[in-house]
Amino acid sequence: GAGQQDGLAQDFVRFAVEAGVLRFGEFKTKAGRMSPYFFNAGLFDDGVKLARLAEFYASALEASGTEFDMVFGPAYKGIPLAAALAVEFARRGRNLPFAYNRKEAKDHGEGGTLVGAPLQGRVLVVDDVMSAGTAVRESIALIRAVGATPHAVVIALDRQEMATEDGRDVPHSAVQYVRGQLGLQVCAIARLEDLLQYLADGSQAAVAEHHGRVLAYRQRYGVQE
Ligand code: OMP
Repeated sequence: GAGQQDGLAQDFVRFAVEAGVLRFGEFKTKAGRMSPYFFNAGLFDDGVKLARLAEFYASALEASGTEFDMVFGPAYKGIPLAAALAVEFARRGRNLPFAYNRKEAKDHGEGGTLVGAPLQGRVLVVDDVMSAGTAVRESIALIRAVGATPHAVVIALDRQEMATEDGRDVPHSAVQYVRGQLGLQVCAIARLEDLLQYLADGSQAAVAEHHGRVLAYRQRYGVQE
């Protein structure tokens, strides 16, 4: 990112670290990689943090010029994100329709697996993190299956690491794949690069140690941008 967006990204990384959402240690990712950091969006767990998070998503979207007609939040973690984003846009004067899916099909009541506004127009998918790209591919398939158009994706953190295909690492990231191969716009509030910058700026010894480990992780799994 450049200029203004760097400020937003740095503010966001600081916010996530202070909220305990972005942590350092040893974590196993969904793709089975041992990561020295982990971003757990489930820990934005009170109204103030969720409202602040939604402001970051909305500001990143506005700064990137991404266009969309409605927002879709994939179950489970995308559901509060889509709702919070719709509320934040209402605050900013835009009435944004939103929808989400349920993971289990219902056999009574309204039926179906989609809830909320009908999926139509340019759909924006809101999600927490993109690593290897499994989660976002599922959302895109689901939107296509009902005849709607996945148009853009907004995430809090782009881990900028190699995607996997059939369990094997490929030399591009999930974000690069979704942009280049699927033709969707992708907007991230922050990226691994911003996390590294945040750690490089830190003065404490503990932070310097994290910086070294995250650099080593990028060396092994990161992609060129
Ligand atoms: P992919 O589906 O491989 O892109 O990984 C994204 C998902 O991994 C997220 O939706 C989370 O379920 C989980 N995840 C995190 O939440 N935070 C991280 O820092 C890393 C992961 C991960 O497992 O890669």
